[in-house]
Amino acid sequence: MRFPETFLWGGATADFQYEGGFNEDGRGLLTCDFVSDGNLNTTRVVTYKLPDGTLGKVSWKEDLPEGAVPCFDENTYYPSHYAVDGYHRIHEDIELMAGMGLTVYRFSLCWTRIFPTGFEETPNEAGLKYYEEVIDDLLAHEMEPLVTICHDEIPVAMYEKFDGWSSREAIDCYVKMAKAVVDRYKGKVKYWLTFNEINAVCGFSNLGTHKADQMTTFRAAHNMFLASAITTKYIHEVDPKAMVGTMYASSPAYPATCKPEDVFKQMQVRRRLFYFSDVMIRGYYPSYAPTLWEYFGGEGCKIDVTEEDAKILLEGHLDFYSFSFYRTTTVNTQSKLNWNNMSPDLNPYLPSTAWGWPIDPMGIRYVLNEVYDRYQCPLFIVENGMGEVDQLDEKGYVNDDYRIKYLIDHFRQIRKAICLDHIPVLGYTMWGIIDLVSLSTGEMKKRYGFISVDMDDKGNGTKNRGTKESYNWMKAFMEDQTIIGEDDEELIV
Ligand code: BGP
Repeated sequence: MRFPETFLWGGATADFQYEGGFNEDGRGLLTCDFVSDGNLNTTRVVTYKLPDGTLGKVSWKEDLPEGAVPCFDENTYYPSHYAVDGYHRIHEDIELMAGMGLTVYRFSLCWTRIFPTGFEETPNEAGLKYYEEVIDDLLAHEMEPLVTICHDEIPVAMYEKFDGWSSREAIDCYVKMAKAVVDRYKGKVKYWLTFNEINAVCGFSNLGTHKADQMTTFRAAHNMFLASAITTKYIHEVDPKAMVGTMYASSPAYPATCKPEDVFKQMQVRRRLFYFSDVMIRGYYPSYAPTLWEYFGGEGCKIDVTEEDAKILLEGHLDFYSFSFYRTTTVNTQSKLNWNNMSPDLNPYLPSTAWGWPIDPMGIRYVLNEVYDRYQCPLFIVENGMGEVDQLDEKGYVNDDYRIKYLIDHFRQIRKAICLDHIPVLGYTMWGIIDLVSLSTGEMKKRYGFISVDMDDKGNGTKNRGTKESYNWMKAFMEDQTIIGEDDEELIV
């Protein structure tokens, strides 16, 4: 069994977890610039100021009180401000990526580098130029740029003016930004993602999408669907060779038992993901949408999909399904879903990482089949990886053999999905190709990369890059893909 020659191999990052340079070259503030550090035991917090000057703090998942605006607290460390200094070291990092023989790099555009508040009439040239140089450098190294237009972020000015995606006004701001980048990079970027993990929008109230109640989530999602569809149609018009997707957090939930109620509950939980991709890939709302609206919003609650909206959704449906795959869970009728619509119930058959994320290589073959059966469109695995505590030496080297095993086990399952199940998978970008700030906890200690960074949880360190044993392994894999061997598991039909 072999991966197709055209299969793209690479890694992924997101701007506010990687770049830093938060006040350079005209960049405006994002809501996530106000989110403190944290760890497994302490949640990330946002400090706010009320109109009368009173200060307060809330968890980053909660709404700010009415009339409050986020503000900085000089005693707090904000990881996004300097992150791992990718803004200044991107070309060094591309050199290291290319050194492994990789063929794709997924990164996200910082909205406020392009439009510092979201409301300007014209884009900030310094921001456009910065990403142009990144794209040109990738192409010079024969790597495809895979561009996420918006990764869980919004300019703070939009959050303050109309609560982000709660308002239809956000659609125009997004489309203006998206058109500016598409106009500038068309012909160079073949793969675009309109949003990251759009089905997790309910978790990102203070990261800037909207207030945290569920019905507002559905309204915010509707506005994001329209923004994505308008952008997709535009990309197709100006660059017919380009392909457009959106990224969905897709780790499977399994029924905890064979009790029919648990199996039915699992299907309902899965619909909270497929709600998003059904609209965006098929181009229309699924039959079960009203059930979800009423379940979360109460009797009579619904999204008003006008004729004009329906037309936009249909004309701007996506070309491929891209997804993140990290941690599978189980559900039964008693399961309480968390902010990310994930069940916290662990699977007793699976080992976990130090952060309690179950490791389930077969789950990636499962989800590839599940999604392809539903849509029959190409798939792209744009996030998967192992966050662990790596013990780096003074050169940044670590023998991360646990990560190599993780990759071998997942790669074998992806290969089976392609070769045995005949699923068209475009590529794989490991999260994060380089150590960077964790989204959920704000830590540096949770490391994912092939490339290491000398930095601790509070930003101390030289930020110099090093290479791990997994870097050497990936380089060897790119030269000879048979090194992952075969396993003896039978073809399951
Ligand atoms: C995804 C996000 C990424 C990334 C990843 C790992 O949900 O798209 O931005 O951070 O999860 O999560 P964490 O950083 O919390 O370990």
